[in-house]
Amino acid sequence: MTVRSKILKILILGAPASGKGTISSRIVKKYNVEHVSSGDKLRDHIEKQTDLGKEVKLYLNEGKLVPDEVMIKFMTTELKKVEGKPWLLDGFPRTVAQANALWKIQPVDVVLNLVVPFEVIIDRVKNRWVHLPSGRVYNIGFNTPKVEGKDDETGEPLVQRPDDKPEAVRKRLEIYDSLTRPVIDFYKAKNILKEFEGRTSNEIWPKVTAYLDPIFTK
Ligand code: G5P
Ligand code: MG
Repeated sequence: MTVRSKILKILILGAPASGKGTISSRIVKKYNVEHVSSGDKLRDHIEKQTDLGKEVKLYLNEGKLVPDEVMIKFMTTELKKVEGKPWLLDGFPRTVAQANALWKIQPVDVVLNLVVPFEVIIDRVKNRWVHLPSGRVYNIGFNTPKVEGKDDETGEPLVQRPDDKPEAVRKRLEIYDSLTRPVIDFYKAKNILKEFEGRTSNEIWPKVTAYLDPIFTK
């Protein structure tokens, strides 16, 4: 599908493991937008052992948020790289301070919020495997890799995320409840938030396309 003349800036929100990455990769494919995932980018820095990677590693492993000032600086730079192109932002903002900062540098047009019950999420993370260099994500029984433990496209090894351990998942869900839920209200107040409920990504996806199709063809 071709992008309309206005350069759309979309944001996807949702609890940890609610399917932001899964739905994002489908959006990117269908609507031809750039995917900017804060978590994928941070994990890439950790993997490459950059200064930023060393600085943020412990926060990610323990399921804690990276401090706002670090994130705002990092994501401002990342968004400059996709300036002039339509994009889909995933994982940022996660606090009201980040939402305010983003609104000043790049007001978004559309905000999608995935609403998935916590018990479904806790079950999912146990089966998640990721290909770190690309951010491609698998789930045994949902999108199982063709060869066990290997990325479909490169054949490289898949790993489990350290923050998918039960205690880190609990921490991430707690932080989501206290710090990230207010971000939903921030966008509700601006009248640009649309919620999508479901227990699976396949149930949510048709609702997302029904919403985005008219926006992209306008
Ligand atoms: P991330 O990387 O942003 P989270 O915790 O927000 O991490 P996560 O875990 O990446 O979100 P997701 O993208 O919402 O989850 O979900 P996903 O990966 O698509 O799906 C989860 C799993 O379920 C996958 O295995 C997928 O295959 C499977 N799945 C999807 N749909 C279905 C389904 O229908 N059925 C089944 N059975 N399975 C399904 O952030 C990580 C860390 O980075 C730092 C923080 O430390 C954070 O904890 N960070 C920030 N810190 C501060 N500020 C920010 N803005 C930060 N951004 C990142
Ligand atoms: Mg993700």
